[in-house]
Amino acid sequence: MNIEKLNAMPHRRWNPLTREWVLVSPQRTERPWQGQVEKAAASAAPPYDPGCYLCPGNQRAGGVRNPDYSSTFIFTNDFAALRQDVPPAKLDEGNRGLLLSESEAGTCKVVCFSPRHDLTLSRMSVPEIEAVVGVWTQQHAELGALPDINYVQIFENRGEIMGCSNPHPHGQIWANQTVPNEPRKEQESQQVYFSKHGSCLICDYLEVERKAASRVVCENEHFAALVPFWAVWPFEILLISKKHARDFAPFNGTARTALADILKRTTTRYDNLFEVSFPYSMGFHPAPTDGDQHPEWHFHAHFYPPLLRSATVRKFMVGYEMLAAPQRDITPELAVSRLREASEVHYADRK
Ligand code: H2U
Ligand code: ZN
Repeated sequence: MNIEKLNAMPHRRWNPLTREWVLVSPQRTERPWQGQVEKAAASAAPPYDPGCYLCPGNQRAGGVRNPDYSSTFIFTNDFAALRQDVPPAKLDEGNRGLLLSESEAGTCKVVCFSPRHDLTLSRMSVPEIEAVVGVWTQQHAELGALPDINYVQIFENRGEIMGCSNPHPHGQIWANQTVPNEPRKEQESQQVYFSKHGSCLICDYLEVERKAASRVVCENEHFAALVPFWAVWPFEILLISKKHARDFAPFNGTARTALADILKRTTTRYDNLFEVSFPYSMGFHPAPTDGDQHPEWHFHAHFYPPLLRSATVRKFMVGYEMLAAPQRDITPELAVSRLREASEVHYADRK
């Protein structure tokens, strides 16, 4: 059986990283491609917005004034979900794990990618993105080295549709004591695979994908961007380092430039898909910083974009997804072909 045959019928696909199934119903997209370019209003954002709490020199909600920064800028979230001064505490009412709770220490930071209010990663230059990668690398090392920090989650919410509060290009870092659900699942899966096969799950997966050559969107010397076989979101992308590494640390020099390059190319293809500033949640998955070596862990990033057919038609994770399992209509293979057709020259530069 090959994937073309399966793509003609409802089927499910296995996500080896989370060890969960996704339901694929390609017959529902036999109708012709309904992608359409809706002329989104040209970005009205000015390069500097006096009312923006992230622009250089402006005052934030907490009253602190931002410095007049010229590259990146990082600060502790004024409304942090985690704090460092939390004493250990645990509740297990009746010792049955039915009312189980424990205190959680950590910290939350905000990273401004650029002083320019009107940019996005796709509209920044490779050296500018490289500076952002430098901040992520340094923050991951610094926070991860703290004894009570066992996971450092770096992420970006982009676009109002994803709950992003401000168009100013920025991301967040939440670092905490325990390994959160998603990286924990991935850690267990990678560990099980490593013990069983004596090799890395993602190294092996990348090799299979490079041979199949049907789901890789773009690549450079150090990174590959692909729509994973088990993608849930219509245009989901998994960014994988070609070298087996557990986190950002080895990616300096030309490898850091390569990470910036693949981020720019991926986000540019996204924007070009519907000629709109493409919303998504993205984040890096480095290994936990719990003191173990984690030879099983392979550094990667996920892009989860919600748009399905146009700038306004999105995929909802409701009903069956909430109650049973994730489901998609367009196949990952079809999504790849759309992303491959999308140019790496931003539409705003073609006009
Ligand atoms: P989004 O990435 O979801 O837009 O969140 C931006 C963060 O910025 C949000 O977590 C913080 C919010 O708490 N913030 C500040 O730290 N200071 C401010 O003055 C406003 C917003
Ligand atoms: Zn701003």
